[in-house]
Amino acid sequence: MIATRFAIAGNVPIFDIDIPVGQLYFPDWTRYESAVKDIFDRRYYTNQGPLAQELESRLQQMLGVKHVICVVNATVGLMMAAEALELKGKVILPSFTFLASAQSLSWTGLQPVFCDVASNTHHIDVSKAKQMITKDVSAIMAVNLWGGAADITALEQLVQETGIKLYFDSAHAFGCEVNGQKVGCFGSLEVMSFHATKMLSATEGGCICTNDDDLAAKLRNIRSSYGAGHTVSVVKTSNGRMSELQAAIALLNLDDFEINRANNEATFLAYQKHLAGIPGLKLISPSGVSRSNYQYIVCEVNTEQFGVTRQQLLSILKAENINARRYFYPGVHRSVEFNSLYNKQKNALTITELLCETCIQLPVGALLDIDKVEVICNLIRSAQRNSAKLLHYLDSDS
Ligand code: T4K
Repeated sequence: MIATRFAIAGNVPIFDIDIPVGQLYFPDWTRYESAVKDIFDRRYYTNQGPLAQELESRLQQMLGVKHVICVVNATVGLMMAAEALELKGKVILPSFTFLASAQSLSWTGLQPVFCDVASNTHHIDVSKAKQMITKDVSAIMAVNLWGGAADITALEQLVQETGIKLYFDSAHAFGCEVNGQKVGCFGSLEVMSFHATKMLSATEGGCICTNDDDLAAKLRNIRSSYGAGHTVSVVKTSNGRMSELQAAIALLNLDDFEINRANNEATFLAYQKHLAGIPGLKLISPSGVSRSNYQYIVCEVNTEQFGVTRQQLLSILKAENINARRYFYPGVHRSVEFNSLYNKQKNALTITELLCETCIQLPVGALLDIDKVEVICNLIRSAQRNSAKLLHYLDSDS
């Protein structure tokens, strides 16, 4: 059935409560309550306690990586990574990412150099990155997006040829695989996010994965002296510790990870089926992976073919209590923090600019029943068919 009565035109919204956009999976309260009681009984709340240790060893096993260093969030994890890798000067990264990727560099005294992404994958364009390598560049930070991965083979070959370092912002990629190998094993290290809107939630949290013993020892010392094992010489230390309360949630959610991944996959397939053939709407499939976590449902909107702008479509959805969003907007190079730097760099970011103007993220995750996907898609299909009439109810710049 195609919806024809739109809330933007004054009708009752399709959904009576907000459908959020992110994962937001949390364990059953009684399981968490019992875990919290154990923490209180032990009277050991943080500083690399037993649950943080258990989480690290379970993640090491699951990801097949030698070292997992859990941290308070991925932003701090990325800052610790830049410090441990002893990076200098400039680091190449895509601008089509969350602000935190670049902020981790400015906080560690490094200069981001913004590279464009490939239009078919949304990931860093390796041939363009190659052209940007100068003697001041010490590393490439590739970002794995949408439950997909960058072209890891090409990146590894490039850093082998040039001798610079490679590491990954894998905030979106927990549980994904590339050629059957879990994300977490690539480059010098990878950083994952366990934010509430991510695939594995600890409310806030993250981890750094590496197979390099020396790097792991440095990272543990940078995180703090607690649980660092043998001390090694590092210039700066910090507090990047994960508390026991965070680790308890992550452990419980880890038990349910495969169910959640399968739900996300079914959700993606439902979107794929019900969005098929809508003019001007392109659903992005996770690229570069042999297994995805389907953490994000991302579409590109072509205004000419769809009939309303990306922003107008978001307003139509919002009126129905569907929280879709622009993602990422603006590009990091257009943010207040990095705009003047970018104006000096002047690298062409043509694809990034286009994607920042055209991408939307649709709801997925624990708070979305799969049968609602068809309703959302029918609404979008109907919005396209009725776009000319709907323009009457929409601000031109909304
Ligand atoms: N690298 C990349 C590529 C990233 O995407 C991120 C983070 C990072 C690095 C850094 O990782 P962390 O340091 O965060 O571990 C969210 C998240 O805060 C952030 O983790 C995430 N990426 C970013 C892309 O999205 P916001 O500001 O967009 O979230 P917010 O508050 O708008 O929430 C999204 C939706 O979820 C809304 O519909 C509200 C709903 N929501 C959110 C929270 C937190 C809830 O219903 N309950 C909640 O508790 O940043």
